[in-house]
Amino acid sequence: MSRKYRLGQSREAQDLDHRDSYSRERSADSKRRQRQAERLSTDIESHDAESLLKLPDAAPWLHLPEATLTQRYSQWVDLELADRTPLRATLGGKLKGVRLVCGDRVRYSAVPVEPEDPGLPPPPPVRGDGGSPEAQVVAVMPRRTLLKRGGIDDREPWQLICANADELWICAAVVDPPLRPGLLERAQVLALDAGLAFRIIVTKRDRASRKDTLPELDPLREQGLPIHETSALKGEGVEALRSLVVDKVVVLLGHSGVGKSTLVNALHPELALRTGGLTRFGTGKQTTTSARWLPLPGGGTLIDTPGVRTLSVRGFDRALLGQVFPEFPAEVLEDPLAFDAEDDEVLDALGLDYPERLQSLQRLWQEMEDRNPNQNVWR
Ligand SMILES: Nc1nc2c(ncn2[C@@H]2O[C@H](COP(=O)(O)OP(=O)(O)OP(=O)(O)O)[C@@H](O)[C@H]2O)c(=O)[nH]1
Ligand SMILES: [Mg+2]
Repeated sequence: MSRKYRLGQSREAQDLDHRDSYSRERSADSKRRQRQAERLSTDIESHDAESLLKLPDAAPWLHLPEATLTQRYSQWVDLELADRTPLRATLGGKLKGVRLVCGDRVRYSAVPVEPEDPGLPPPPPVRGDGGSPEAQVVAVMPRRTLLKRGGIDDREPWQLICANADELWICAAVVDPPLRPGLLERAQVLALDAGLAFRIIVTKRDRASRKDTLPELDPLREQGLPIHETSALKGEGVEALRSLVVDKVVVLLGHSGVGKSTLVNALHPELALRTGGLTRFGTGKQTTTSARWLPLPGGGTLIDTPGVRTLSVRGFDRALLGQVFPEFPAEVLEDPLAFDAEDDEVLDALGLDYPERLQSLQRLWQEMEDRNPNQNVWR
């Protein structure tokens, strides 16, 4: 005869009509919840800029094997093991408050896969995509570098982009979407903060005439920043990039639709990443939705990322601006807002070749300290 259970009553309760069974059950339940809460406490507070970057101590887990996080989803992560096999894993309780990112080096342990019927042999382990998780990430190693951008408010002080990269390549299309030098300056701040080498990749070069020298980039050229003009569709300028990736981890960043994934495909056609068209406004369609770690056969790794609308520099150190705007004298860099960017006399006195850069400097300077007054740090 099958037993009947009341709604919400666990099968462990033997005596259905006993008054105590409910109270016993409730206390067991609350203990379980308490244990779970203890397991989840990681001292990481998402609203605190400093503690958001803190990682729990990995020392107790160093006996476990190490892997690289290649892509993260909401419920699990994909790893690449030392022998380059892919493995899907869940996150251990100690890591629930930690924001893992693409490129993180993690320690993982195998999760025993229980057979459904103990009489049957266990199912073969599922590897690669589509499989159920068969490992659990329990620790994350200290990051060599961390690329992040500012958040929009105090609830999310940083948005983490990727870990352990060596170079940042900011991709900007000649047209569709239009080239915005402001984004390149912002990307330079992010790269300096993370300690990454910085390159500018101009994409869709075939969309502008050869005579067009892209004068928007002149101030950056004069700074001596490396600028590479490419057309992934025509294969121009792509081979030169291949040798620059060898032995490095390179992250591609840029607006949606500039052709980041198309460039990755040009360097490694077997990946066949999805690329998207453009909307009728000439903007991208957010085709790539999460950052991916993509090793190249000739050595080196690319990280393809989803398109960004902007790169906030909120919370970054103003001292970085001296390297992004090296043509300005020290007194301007100390307080850019003391100079009127609309006043021709002031601009003449500064003797600037590109006076419009004063406005960019002022904008970034202001944003770096900006706080949203409606947000408080306790939320
Ligand atoms: N003419 C021309 N079109 C290109 C070039 N590279 C990419 N495109 C086109 O630009 C569009 C967007 O390319 P994607 O590679 O999806 O752009 P993405 O930067 O990865 O975009 P998100 O994933 O949304 O961030 C596609 O229609 C590509 O065919 C190029 O060198 N020349
Ligand atoms: Mg893409």
